[in-house]
Amino acid sequence: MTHTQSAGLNRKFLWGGASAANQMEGAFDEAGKGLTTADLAVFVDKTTGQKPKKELSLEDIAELKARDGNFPKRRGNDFFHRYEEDIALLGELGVTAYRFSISWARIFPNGDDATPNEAGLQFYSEVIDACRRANIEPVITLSHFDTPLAIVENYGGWSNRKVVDLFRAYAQTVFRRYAGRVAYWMTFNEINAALEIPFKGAGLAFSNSPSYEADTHRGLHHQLLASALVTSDLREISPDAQMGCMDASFLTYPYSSDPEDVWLALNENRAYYLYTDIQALGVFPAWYRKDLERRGLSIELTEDELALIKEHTVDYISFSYYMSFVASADPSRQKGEGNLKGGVDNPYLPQTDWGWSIDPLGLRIALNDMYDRYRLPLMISENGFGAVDKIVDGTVHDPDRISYLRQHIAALIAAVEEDGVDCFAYLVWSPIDMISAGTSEMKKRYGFVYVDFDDTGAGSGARIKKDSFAWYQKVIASNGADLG
Ligand code: BGP
Repeated sequence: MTHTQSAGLNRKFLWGGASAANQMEGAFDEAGKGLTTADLAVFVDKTTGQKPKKELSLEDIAELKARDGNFPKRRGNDFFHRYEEDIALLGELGVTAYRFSISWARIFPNGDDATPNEAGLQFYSEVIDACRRANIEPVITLSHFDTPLAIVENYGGWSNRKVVDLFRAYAQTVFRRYAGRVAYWMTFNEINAALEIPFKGAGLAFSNSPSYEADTHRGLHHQLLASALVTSDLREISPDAQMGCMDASFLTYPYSSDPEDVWLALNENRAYYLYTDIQALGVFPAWYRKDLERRGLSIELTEDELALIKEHTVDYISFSYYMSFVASADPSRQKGEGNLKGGVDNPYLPQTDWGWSIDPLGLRIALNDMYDRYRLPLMISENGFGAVDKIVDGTVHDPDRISYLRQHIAALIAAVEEDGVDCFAYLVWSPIDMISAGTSEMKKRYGFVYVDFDDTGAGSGARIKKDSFAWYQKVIASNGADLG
């Protein structure tokens, strides 16, 4: 499949939504599924001023496994039992693509089992069929923040080279099973999480050991190797399908024209492009090699493995975009909240209630930057607005979400129509409310469809269309011409 560039949005432009298994499926111990890192995310009430602990040690894991409590990702939004209703809603919305992830532990409960779990394979087969019946192209992420817990406990997570082969066996299994039914795959959700939040991103238990830093980089290198290997596998097993990479956009502006700020921003940006440089261009950049050297670390991959990474680069690039970041050399500047990492507040931009800056032009900048750098087709694999929603007269009025999405879609259209960027898909996070990745809250909602569950899991689970549902329906039906 090729993506041709033309004026305006291509008629085959994919309008869609995106989600993740661990945030929506629930049924964490049903149908043979094993535990994952996400099943240990415990709810922390923000009003207490506490923050969820992101990096868990082996002791934390043992304690959490034994403890009762509020683990929202174990129940998700109950998609596992309601997928038919949910996909029918997506069909009604008119989306032409739906991104979801397969939970590795539903297919191989311990990550290293001799045979796959048929109930897990069957579940995703039904989800794919339901999408196809609704004329929705499935876009599948192989790993979205839910490494099987046994891989963490028994192998030390992605820092262990053996995990590359286990992941490859999992990927080959699902490629074979769903061959011909899935056109777009991606390997690791927000692969930059491997270094930012190693437990969630690379299944690495936290430790005070001096080797911890080396382990996180080795974990990333193994994920990059695994990406290349499964890309080559996909080309053999399902030659018509495409493999993409997925990065969280950390587009960073200098706070001022002070060269110190500019230098810092440059360094932040290249640290962000590191992953795509490797997955799209096949090279570990010189600055990164020097940086590792300075820290006394190295890339422990063989020449053959490096050659594989060079050879099997991705077909398309995807990234999540929620906000832009700011770098300042002045340490006293206020530190803000953000997606996966914090930063300096941008005085020119408003923020969401969770402190994420709102920057639609930043999306146009990010698209242009990516396209200038890699010249590969781009997919916006996540963009959305997290907010508290209230039911009023049986529905939700969400003008702020509509406004956020309208401005971002306008920026995307400008990038395509005016700047000539080849972007072929826009996926909103998340079409249906689900548990937040970062905070495990249910009240941080992104959907066009409200889900009647609260932070404790109380509620009927009923699905209720918000105002934004009809709005996005119109956007899709008009191929972006009518932004309301
Ligand atoms: C991305 C993740 C998603 C997601 C989204 C919104 O980092 O890929 O899984 O949930 O951010 O983040 P949050 O849920 O923390 O608001």
